[in-house]
Amino acid sequence: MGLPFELKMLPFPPRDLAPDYLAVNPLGTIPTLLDGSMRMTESVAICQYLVSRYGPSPLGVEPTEPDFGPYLNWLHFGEATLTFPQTVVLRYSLFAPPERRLEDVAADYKRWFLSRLRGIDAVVSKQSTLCGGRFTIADISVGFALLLAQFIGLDAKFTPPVAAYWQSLKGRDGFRKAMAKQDAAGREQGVENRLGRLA
Ligand SMILES: N[C@@H](CCC(=O)N[C@@H](CS)C(=O)NCC(=O)O)C(=O)O
Repeated sequence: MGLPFELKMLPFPPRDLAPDYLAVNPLGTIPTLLDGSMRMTESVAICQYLVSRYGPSPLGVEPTEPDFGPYLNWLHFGEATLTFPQTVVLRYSLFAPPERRLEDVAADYKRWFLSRLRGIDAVVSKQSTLCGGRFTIADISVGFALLLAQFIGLDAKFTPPVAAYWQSLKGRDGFRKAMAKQDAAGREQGVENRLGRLA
């Protein structure tokens, strides 16, 4: 949307490595958006907030447009349906200390995530974006889940339509600029940007 912003990077997980952050977000999760005295900690709600508060923007789909329903559906599908099983995989195959890792659980949730991608496959087999005939914050929401899947190494299992969709999202100017901004902020602030580097 071209809005000015300041990006503060945090070591991950902040609850262990940046305890002061708990005063900003008691859950210790990222992201947090601060806009004046307003604070939000749900990434998809943050996207909706920016589009509604500082729009109109083609990144949002208006209630009067025919794709308003699918737009809300895919917008929430990213975080509610796709990201959740991946957090279980991360916890039980990567972040837990070796003695608490549960490879069977991680394998189950990997399969669960991949089967949930069928919903995306059905749409992107027919069109280049999820809804509205254009790139929207629904693609950003689902795109983040695909970025996380790449981080975990699940992208090798994407079907050809999902792989092509993910390639097209990664090739966008906006994505490249956001990743470059994240990398630069990480370097300036001395915080490693693991997710961005893998993109
Ligand atoms: N539903 C939240 C999830 C936030 C979340 O769980 N973030 C993860 C990273 S993707 C996190 O910060 N985990 C660190 C922790 O749980 O300590 C959102 O969409 O922003």
